[in-house]
Amino acid sequence: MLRRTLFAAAGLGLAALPAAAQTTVTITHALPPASHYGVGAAAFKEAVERLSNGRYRVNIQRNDNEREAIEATQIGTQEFTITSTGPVGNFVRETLVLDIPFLFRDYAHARAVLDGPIGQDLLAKFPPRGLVGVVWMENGFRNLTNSRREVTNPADIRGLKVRTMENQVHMRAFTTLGALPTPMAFSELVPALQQGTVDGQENPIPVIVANNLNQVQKFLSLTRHVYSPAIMIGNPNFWNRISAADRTIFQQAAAAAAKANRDKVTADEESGVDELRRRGMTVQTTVDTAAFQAALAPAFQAYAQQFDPALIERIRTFQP
Ligand code: EAX
Repeated sequence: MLRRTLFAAAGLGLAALPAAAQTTVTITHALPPASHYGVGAAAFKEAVERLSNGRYRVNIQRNDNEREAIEATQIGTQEFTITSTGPVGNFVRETLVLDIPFLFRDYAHARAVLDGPIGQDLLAKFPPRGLVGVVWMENGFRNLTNSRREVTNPADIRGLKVRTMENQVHMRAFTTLGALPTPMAFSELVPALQQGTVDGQENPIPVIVANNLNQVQKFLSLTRHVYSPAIMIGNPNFWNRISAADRTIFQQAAAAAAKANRDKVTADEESGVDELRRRGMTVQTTVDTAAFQAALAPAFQAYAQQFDPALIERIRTFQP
């Protein structure tokens, strides 16, 4: 919630400045401060406060129900949120195309698509839905974990109760593989795993490490079955009310947030699997990706109906 206060410029070493109004803006995300979202939010805060000479203060809060956080940003009870695209498709349907399994080859490919014309076109779909798509960030390639058995091919996943995000593209994929997808907010995940409501879940290594999911899951399969983008979303009233110069400050800070976030994902990908092994997880590194892709053929046919096949192909063949 936007708050204005008068601050003694002297306190910030800006002795020359007369007393001025300080505006507090709130940004939320779903993960611990040390996570790839946390370091992104911290970089955003540092840059906003520095570039605005303290005229803005950024209040970082945690909300691990991403759909709720998007709603709060839409109605303006907060100014920004960092979220995976998991629930975003419920607000901006066009983004769902990004959630198609095995669409992105690697991080370089995904980052180039999102930072390029395709990603920018998708950001332009947000204002008509009462949101601002500020900058693409990153969650990472998602991998399956579960407490029942090792999973290396589609037969192993059959019958597993798997928590998914509230995302119909992901749910169709798991249904097609013969798993039993249960959509729920991240806030409900750990209790559901502890109580056995679900057997497994899927998330990027950075999320599994940052949230100690090794404490509630035994098996980790490096399926990398889908790239999970994240995005910083803003409140349009706030965004359109501030000056053009201040919008530039927030845009520059958002770019700093995306860089810090992606650098953390890269670092977590390098060290995370060994860290999870060290914490006692059993890791399947050799997964039959071709078999999973073949088993998903009916889902790919459905996606080609649901989305523009030319766009899917443009994304798939995009060269960084
Ligand atoms: O965005 O819900 C999820 O599994 C997400 O990956 C998590 O909230 C981080």
